[in-house]
Amino acid sequence: MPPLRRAVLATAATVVAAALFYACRSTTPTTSLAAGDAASRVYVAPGTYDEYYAFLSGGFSGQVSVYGLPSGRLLKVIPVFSQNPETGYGYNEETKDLLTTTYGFVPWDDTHHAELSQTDGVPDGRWLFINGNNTPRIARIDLTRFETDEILQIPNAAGGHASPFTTPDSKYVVSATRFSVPVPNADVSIDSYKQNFKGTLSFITANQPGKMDVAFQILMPGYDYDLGHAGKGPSDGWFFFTSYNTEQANTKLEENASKNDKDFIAAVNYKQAETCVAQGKAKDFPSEYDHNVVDSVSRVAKVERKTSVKMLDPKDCPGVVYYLPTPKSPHGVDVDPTGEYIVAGGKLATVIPVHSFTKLQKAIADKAFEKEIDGIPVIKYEAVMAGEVQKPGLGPLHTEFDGKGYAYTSMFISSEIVKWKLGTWEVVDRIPTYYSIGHLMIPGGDSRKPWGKYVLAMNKITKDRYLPTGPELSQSAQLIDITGDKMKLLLDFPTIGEPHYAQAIPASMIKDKQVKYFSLAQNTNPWVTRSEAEGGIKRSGKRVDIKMIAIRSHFAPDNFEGVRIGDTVYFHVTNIEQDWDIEHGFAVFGNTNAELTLNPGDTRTLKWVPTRVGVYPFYCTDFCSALHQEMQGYIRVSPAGSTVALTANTSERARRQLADAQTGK
Ligand code: RUQ
Ligand code: CUA
Repeated sequence: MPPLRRAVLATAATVVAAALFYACRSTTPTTSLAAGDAASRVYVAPGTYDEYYAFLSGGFSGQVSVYGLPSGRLLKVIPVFSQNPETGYGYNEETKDLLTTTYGFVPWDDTHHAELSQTDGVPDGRWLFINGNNTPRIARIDLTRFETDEILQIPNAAGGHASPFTTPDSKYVVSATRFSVPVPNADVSIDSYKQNFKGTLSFITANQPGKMDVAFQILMPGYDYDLGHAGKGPSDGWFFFTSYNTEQANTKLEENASKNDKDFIAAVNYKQAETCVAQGKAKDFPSEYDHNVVDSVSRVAKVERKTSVKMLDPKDCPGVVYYLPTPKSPHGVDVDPTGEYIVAGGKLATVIPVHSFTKLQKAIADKAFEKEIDGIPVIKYEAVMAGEVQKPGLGPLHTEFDGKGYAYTSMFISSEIVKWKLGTWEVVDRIPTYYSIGHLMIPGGDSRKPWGKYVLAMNKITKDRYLPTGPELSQSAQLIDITGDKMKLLLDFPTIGEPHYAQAIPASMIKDKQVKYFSLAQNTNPWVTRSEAEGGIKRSGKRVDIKMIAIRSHFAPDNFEGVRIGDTVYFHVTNIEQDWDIEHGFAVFGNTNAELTLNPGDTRTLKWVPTRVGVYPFYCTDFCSALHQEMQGYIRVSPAGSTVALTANTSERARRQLADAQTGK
């Protein structure tokens, strides 16, 4: 019997007791439904693991948060586009360059869509990709370390929203511009939108770590491009993007972009695009963008400035894009596990429209076009439509699949998830969500093989669900059981920021691949300090570099003198522990920066510009040992022009500790 299961059975009595307790305690009518059963379904006994890792975007937090499912326990926040004082990410010298763009240092973004890498159309647990929506970027997170390793800026775009959805082999992840802008951007009248504003669809190479790049961009009419998903199986080689504002309004979009009865899904044959690019039909388009990579050996981020992309105009590459009319201001576009059905979420539509890939192929062969826009044939709606889900509710946004022939669509306005059957389009179940659901997620639910056990609703509004916390209330996720005919609400849990999309994967696929510490012997940070003897202080003009080690329970050296006003000090601290999760921290009094968090074997650098003379303590911020409170030191700052000698000492106490450690006391 697997240990998890054994543990669950062993604690069954506790579970029943807990369940009864919860059942009696429940006050809101929505949790009374089989609350006992629900509690046991999400109860992960102390000391046992969750079944899935779930990666939720942080929305305006700019990060990714990692939860265990079914418990809803928060395991980690992975900093991506926002500085994170908790770890020093984006504050320390090693990671700052990850946040560099052609607009300078951008320490925040809006993360929307977490996307796991795939092999053969199934999430493989190698990487998680996440988009920055505001200053368009895509990040790669390595899932052996839960660290951001790479960030690519997307040029000729504004609002990288339809991103970073992957192809089934992770050859590409995509990014489409939400806002059309002048391409290249230029000083033009906003009223000249129709003449001057364009959209772009970017295909980013993704299957080699450290090598993300814009493979090509497709220049599109000036609409808003919203979401995307790759084809799979028979539709492999195609990518589908929703667009709205086909009215090309540039003011009061809520009214002016809601006029057309149908907008479009852009169906992109990216294999055809590859062929056209290979034939030289794409233009070299001057474009500045940054590619930031953490060097896998030194673990220091570097910026590479790129200067050009391949830009493909559909007019020069017939067959590369078709428009599929889709009611009405569509949002999500999701492809079912078989690859045949392309489901749109028309925010204002009264139906859920579904297109057929087979019909799309036939319509192209038959030239069943109603018109052409900028070289892009518009296919007749009837020629491509597979069916419409009637009366699904209000405000369909996103659809996920359970791999058993059913689809689950989030309904923002009517606050519910609607379950319907692929092929017959009949609604078979619905469940309320609390409230105003945006995205929803089934583990693997956008892949070829969903693990269709749960659906997670991510809700925008939570009035009355939790203890109130002032004017702003928490966003929330709700875990729903989808193993039976009827969906069953199991759990509410608050989330960080405003999650949009999420992905989840069985824990067994990544939990045993975790890096436990970094090898000190292989640490090639230029400022690594491998032993106490290597520590010291060095002046180069007005720059002072301090090399020190951290180990339970001291820094060495731990007393510094000879620093003067006008100097810039760099503390390069190496945690020389070689054991899992033995962390130290580092902070200096008065520093206008964050702390450092030091993983075992890792070197991090804190920049400090002292502005007043005096003596400043520094200390370890991570409670690492019984003598953690002793883990401290001092740095003396003298006036400009002072003659105090530059010295680095290891205190008597630290020397004693070291001697004790060596003699095994
Ligand atoms: S989008 S729900 Cu990025 Cu639907 Cu938020
Ligand atoms: Cu090191 Cu506390």
